[in-house]
Amino acid sequence: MAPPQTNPANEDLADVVRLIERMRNGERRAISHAVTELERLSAAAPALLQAMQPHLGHALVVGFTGSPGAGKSTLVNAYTRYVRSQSKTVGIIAVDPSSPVSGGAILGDRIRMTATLDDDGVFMRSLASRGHLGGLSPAAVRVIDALDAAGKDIVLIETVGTGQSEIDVAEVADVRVLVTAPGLGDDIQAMKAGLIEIADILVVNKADREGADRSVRDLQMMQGLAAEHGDWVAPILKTVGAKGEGIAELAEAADRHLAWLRESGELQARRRAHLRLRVETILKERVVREADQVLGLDREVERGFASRTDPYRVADRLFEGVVRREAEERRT
Ligand SMILES: Nc1nc2c(ncn2[C@@H]2O[C@H](COP(=O)(O)OP(=O)(O)O)[C@@H](O)[C@H]2O)c(=O)[nH]1
Ligand SMILES: [Mg+2]
Repeated sequence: MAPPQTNPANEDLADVVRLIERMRNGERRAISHAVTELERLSAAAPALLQAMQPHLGHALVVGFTGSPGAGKSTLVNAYTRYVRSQSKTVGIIAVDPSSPVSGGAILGDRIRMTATLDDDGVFMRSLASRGHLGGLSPAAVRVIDALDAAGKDIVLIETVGTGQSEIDVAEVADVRVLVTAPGLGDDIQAMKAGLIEIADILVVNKADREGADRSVRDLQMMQGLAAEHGDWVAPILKTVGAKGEGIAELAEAADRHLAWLRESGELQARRRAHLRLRVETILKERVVREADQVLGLDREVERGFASRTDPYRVADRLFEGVVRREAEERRT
């Protein structure tokens, strides 16, 4: 008897469906595997992303941004312990724009995180975002999806504050937490009002240190100057991350913000805007890649440079090449 006909595409799909089942059972190795595939955008990634789609949208995504040393990692750790005590599952993504994954800062975070690493309800991944402008790379966004699809109740993202990364994390997080601490007073002054505007919760960590109330007043003043977004006014909370103080209030504020997002319709609006941004990013990357493959981006630039052609003409030529190739491919 002839072997049954198998469709490789269907087989791939069956594989990813099985993988997602294992992820949703909390199998650490399955989640780790999926995260790696998505991070690298491997050949299996598109099928995985497609199969994950029905499982997305459950996780509450909380982004922590702020200056280095403010206590973001400490807060993420304390927050994780707190929500684990309520039996919620947690995914953590630490994004460092410069260090390779084995670098010092991330290693420090790893050590601080060890308390939660042997808990199957917590999955953590560090990502280096080097090679991508700004804070959150498209890879990081796909990893958020993986943790969401794995059924994590809460996904926490820590990015190192570099202005742009706050804005990038704002695009994906349901709750944007801006962390500062006394002694970083200069940072508060330097922090653009824009950062305060996009924060949903403002945290003054290290409230055990002198100057915390002063930091709170500074934030209140800056908030007064900033434009409001909707009818949500970001609460200003004091925490002592190192001792877990103020974490219950922080979690409660995050839940309140989620409720507000849902009631006001802002949640759908944000998620739609985020989808648009992702599609836009994919489109841009694809056009550039195809232009490079069709005519050779560097070669065309070199030609344009030598012949003093303006950049629009060079781009036109590349884009026309892409369009022509697409048309040819459709014909065959
Ligand atoms: N006194 C005090 N120190 C803290 C507190 N939270 C964090 N730290 C310390 O501040 C330093 C920086 O914290 P970390 O979480 O790595 O900051 P990050 O760079 O924003 O991630 C570490 O040495 C922490 O132990 C706090 O509430 N009070
Ligand atoms: Mg950190």
